[in-house]
Amino acid sequence: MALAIAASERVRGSTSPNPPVGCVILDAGGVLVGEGATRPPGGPHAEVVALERAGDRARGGTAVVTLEPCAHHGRTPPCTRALLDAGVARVVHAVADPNPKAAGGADVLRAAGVDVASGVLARDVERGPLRAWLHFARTGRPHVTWKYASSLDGRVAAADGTSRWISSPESRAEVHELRAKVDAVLVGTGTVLADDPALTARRTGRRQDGTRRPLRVVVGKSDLPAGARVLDDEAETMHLRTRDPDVVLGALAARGVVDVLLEGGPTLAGAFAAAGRVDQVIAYLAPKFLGGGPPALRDAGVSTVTGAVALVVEQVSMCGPDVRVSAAVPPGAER
Ligand code: AOF
Ligand code: ZN
Repeated sequence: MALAIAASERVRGSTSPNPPVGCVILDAGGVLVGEGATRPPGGPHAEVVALERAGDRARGGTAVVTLEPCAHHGRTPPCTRALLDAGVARVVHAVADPNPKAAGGADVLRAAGVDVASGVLARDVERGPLRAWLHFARTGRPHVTWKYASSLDGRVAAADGTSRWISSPESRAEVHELRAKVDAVLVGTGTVLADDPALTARRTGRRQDGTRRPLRVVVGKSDLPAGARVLDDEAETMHLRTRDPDVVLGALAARGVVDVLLEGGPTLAGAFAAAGRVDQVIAYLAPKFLGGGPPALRDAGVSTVTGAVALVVEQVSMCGPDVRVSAAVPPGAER
């Protein structure tokens, strides 16, 4: 399952609105004979890619999948059919498919005599590669990760407005990795005017429709300056002249965006937090004090300490000299 998760991580950002699923095939003796991950929408699912690589060696073997194999005829034929045709004897999956159209694969396989086990490394899959898609399937809204880099005293710029290189080169490189794994990056017009970010991922790829990812989304009523870097040809850019987080998320969902990286600034992040539309936070805290300048978050709708947005820390690690904190709003605590 760890290998299936790793395979799915490699296609994150290229499968939406479908989930990035990973699959490995073991032969009857337990030897790894195939590996695959979901192709872009309309293409084969992970199981089909992995089975193709395994060929005849899948007969009597085991398929390990991060998501319950689909039982439906959607854009592609059911994976349950492909697994049965290949003669797989055992299927192990991490999480059940919550999509009512595709669900029921485990039962179909069991009814055909396949040994089915579920729940293996389910937490890792739910928190990792399938997190955004599971959230989308449950709520109908894209999953929002708010990412910021600040000084240890929580400032995203100095008193004079300078903000470049608060965080380390290691942290900045990692942000490119984060961008490459999402469908869209989101900033306010204020950030475009103040910082002129390019919002590209170093490791970009093309979508099936030929456009580059991730989609860059600028939110706010101000016009964008003609020479702004977000308007270059590196990726597509969408300017939404609204401040309502749900209008933004609705417009993105309509375009098949499932996984969003919100990169600020403080006003836009505050609006999302106030609306209960921040699902996860990744903070890069640089070991320095600024003692002045804007805070990472403004006007989040909290006026008293009992109204604080409560988070659960999922991971703390070092990123060069910076501390990286990943935290989430616990399920059910969303407003
Ligand atoms: C799998 N393996 O790799 C994926 C699955 O439109 P379709 O036909 O591609 O079907 C999409 C649905 O299939 C999607 O909403 C989800 O329920 C499931 N995705 N299932 O067995 C995969 N990506
Ligand atoms: Zn499938």
